[in-house]
Amino acid sequence: MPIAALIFDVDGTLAETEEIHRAAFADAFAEAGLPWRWDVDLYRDLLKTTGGKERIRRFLDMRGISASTVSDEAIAALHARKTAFYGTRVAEGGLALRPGVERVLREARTRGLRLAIATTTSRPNIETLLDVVFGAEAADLFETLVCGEDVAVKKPAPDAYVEALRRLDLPAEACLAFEDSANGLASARGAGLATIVTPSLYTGHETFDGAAAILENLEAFDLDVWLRRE
Ligand code: XBP
Ligand code: MG
Repeated sequence: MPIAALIFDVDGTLAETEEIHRAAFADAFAEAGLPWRWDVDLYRDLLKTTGGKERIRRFLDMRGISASTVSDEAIAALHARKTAFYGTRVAEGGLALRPGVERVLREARTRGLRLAIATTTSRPNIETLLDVVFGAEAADLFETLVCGEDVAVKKPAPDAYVEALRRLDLPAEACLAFEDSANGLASARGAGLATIVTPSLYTGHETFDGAAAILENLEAFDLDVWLRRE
């Protein structure tokens, strides 16, 4: 079946955003007077849990801090501040798309392909990122954005990609997914999608069994080769 749509992950795939996420968590913890410090090694481990609220809960579990001490509501409030700090940091600029991403998006549009997002990040994060990178063009580029708020279960569960396919009204065989992590790959594969993996800053050590291709980035990615495949 010919490819009709490309579905992109955001964090780590469109851009190297995780250091900005990590800094935004630190901003929120500092503002709340919390002595929590997430260094690179700890954050790499915490990234196995997708979703910022879920990640904070996992950190508390690791520290033996129970839900009766820090409630889900307290985590949600802290995470809302983290989202605000992330937005401010991204809006300040300096975040670039990974090599090859913009070219592949433009070629896809030129060839009449449809574009979608399947991410576990919060909607304001992707909206700010697209706005900063694409400006006025952002609204028309992706047909649909499936975000963390839109699914019951985040990656590695297939829900985000299942929802993207539902919105596109396309079978998995008509789409190609782009991911940077083992969690993301599991999610896309779980929805039946062929998946191109471009490992990122925090996922280079992971294994990507079942990927259709593993590439350093999309610089040398030849879309036409994939469009010719049956
Ligand atoms: C991204 C995530 C997100 C971000 C933080 O995973 O796990 O949780 O780190 O975003 P993927 P929020 O790239 O696989 O979608 O804090 O908004 O949840
Ligand atoms: Mg990712």
